[in-house]
Amino acid sequence: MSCGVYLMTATEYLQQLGWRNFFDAQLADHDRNSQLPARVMAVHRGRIDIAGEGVPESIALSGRSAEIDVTVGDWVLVDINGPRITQRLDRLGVFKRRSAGSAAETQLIAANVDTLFIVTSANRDFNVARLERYLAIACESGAFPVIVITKADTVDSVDEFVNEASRLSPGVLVEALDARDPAAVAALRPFCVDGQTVALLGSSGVGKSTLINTLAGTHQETKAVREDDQRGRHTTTGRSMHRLPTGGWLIDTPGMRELQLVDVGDALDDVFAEVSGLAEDCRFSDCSHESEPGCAVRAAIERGELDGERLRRYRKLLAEDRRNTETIAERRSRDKRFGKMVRSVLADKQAEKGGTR
Ligand SMILES: Nc1nc2c(ncn2[C@@H]2O[C@H](COP(=O)(O)OP(=O)(O)OP(=O)(O)O)[C@@H](O)[C@H]2O)c(=O)[nH]1
Ligand SMILES: [Mg+2]
Repeated sequence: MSCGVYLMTATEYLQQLGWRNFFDAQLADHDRNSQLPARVMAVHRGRIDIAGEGVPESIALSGRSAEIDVTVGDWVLVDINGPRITQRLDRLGVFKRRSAGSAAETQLIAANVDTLFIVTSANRDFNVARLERYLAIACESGAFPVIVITKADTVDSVDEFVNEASRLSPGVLVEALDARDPAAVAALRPFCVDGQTVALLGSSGVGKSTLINTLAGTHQETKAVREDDQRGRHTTTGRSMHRLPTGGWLIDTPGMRELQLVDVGDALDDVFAEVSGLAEDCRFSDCSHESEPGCAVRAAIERGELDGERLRRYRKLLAEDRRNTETIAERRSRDKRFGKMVRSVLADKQAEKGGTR
């Protein structure tokens, strides 16, 4: 006789957290009794919040585990005899940017995300060049992009915003809504089910936390934008995962002032598919579409079939990605060389000491 109580198995629990065969396959050589998988819910200084079966809710990143680079959404292995983090599992994908400021470093934003809500508002925040950046980040990580235009209730018509956003990438989905209205955000619910992970990226004040509150029924802090320029006040300061009643996960992020591309590889060719497609017909395979003869891209602009601004933005992002990727690679190899040199000096000193003893 069934008592009506259904106990979830450990595997079902992990699946609700977003566990996939891709991660399970990485456990082949591990002792599954002492090494337990857990998902990173939030990252703090020297400590992470995690969720999983039989693992603590929060764990310090100290000693060797401090060297493991983790971001929200990552899967890690917890040695329950510590307890301590022993490994980060390979990712399905990750969002990253070049760190704001002058440091030649990469900042990880979120990992293992299925869908990216690129959030902007039907006001001065709406900027096609910025949206193209977000689309490249989504595309590179393999996440499905949805452009969400909030504050649709504040304008007479959102059609112009929707049409402009829809033209930015082949097949991109665009939703315009009032983020405070549960009926309106219902259009986004199909992405937020059964172990699916959705991240929200966008400037401060566009309504990312408002959208999460409406979808999840939570009460995260939100603040009105400034009257004069409609900018937000950087209300959310950290990244964190939020459970949805529909079984999915939402990752809230702080609004970013600067989103410099790094390591996006061929993603720009996909976002700007009509430009990269035309470029295949250029006479020279390395055509820069500036002054070379037989340039199919410029010919399309002259015929009025391609917007010259779109080409300008594509080239700007290609150059930026190349520059940042090279700068960071150079810094890494310099750090490696420096580390090698320090180790060899220390080894020599050690040998000297041994010899004089
Ligand atoms: N009218 C209207 N107001 C909205 C909408 N979405 C958000 N707001 C308001 O916009 C303000 C900023 O919203 P937040 O949710 O704090 O914005 P955020 O993107 O989380 O901002 P940061 O945390 O700073 O990155 C709040 O006062 C919200 O109530 C919307 O669709 N319509
Ligand atoms: Mg917020």
